[in-house]
Amino acid sequence: MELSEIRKELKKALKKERYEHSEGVAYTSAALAMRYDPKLVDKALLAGLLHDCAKHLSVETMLRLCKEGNIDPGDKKFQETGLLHAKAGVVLAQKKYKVTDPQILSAILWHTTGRVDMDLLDKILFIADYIEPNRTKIKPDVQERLRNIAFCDIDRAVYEVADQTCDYLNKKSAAISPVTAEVRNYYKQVCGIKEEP
Ligand code: DGI
Ligand code: FE
Ligand code: FE
Repeated sequence: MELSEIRKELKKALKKERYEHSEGVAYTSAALAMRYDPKLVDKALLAGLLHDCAKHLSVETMLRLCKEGNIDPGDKKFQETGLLHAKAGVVLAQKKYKVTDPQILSAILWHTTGRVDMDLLDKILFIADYIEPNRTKIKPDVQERLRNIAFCDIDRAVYEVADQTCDYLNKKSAAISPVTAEVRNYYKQVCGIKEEP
């Protein structure tokens, strides 16, 4: 599918703010790809545009999509929390937007929780989702620091995003999925960060 067609369909499906966020993630992902591997720029742009393509759907529809695509919807406890749109998004990206590239589909699948040992495109999307300019609910000083780190040390940025997400979930007493927690600890180790005394 042509990029212009994808944009047209996405604009129809998503709310205005969500569409603008998706455009923001698309160009932020593309910029990160220019920094770390320019060959990935086109894939990064498309992954960014489509990463939240299932965000507007009901839990029932997302569960149906997972079933159709043979994707495990995961622990019931987390199905209502915002983790399901990443999984359903993979199926919608394939069915509606005709994406077949496994790297793009993997980046969409892991964009919310991250995963241990992510490939470069997974990391780029995971970080871009958090630092894109239209995402204004994150504290400005935190976002400023992360935007800088993202273009200097990608693994450190992955750790910081995972850490911020865990902090945020702890503060609102939301259950942290084992994947989210594992990602934080894994990248903490990768970056050689020691526990504070
Ligand atoms: O889709 P976006 O709003 O752009 O952002 P996202 O896909 O990164 O995250 C969606 C939501 O998922 C966000 O409010 C944080 C939440 N989330 C991420 N990891 C976990 C989680 N929620 C719970 N309960 N547990 C997690 O481990
Ligand atoms: Fe998302
Ligand atoms: Fe997003």
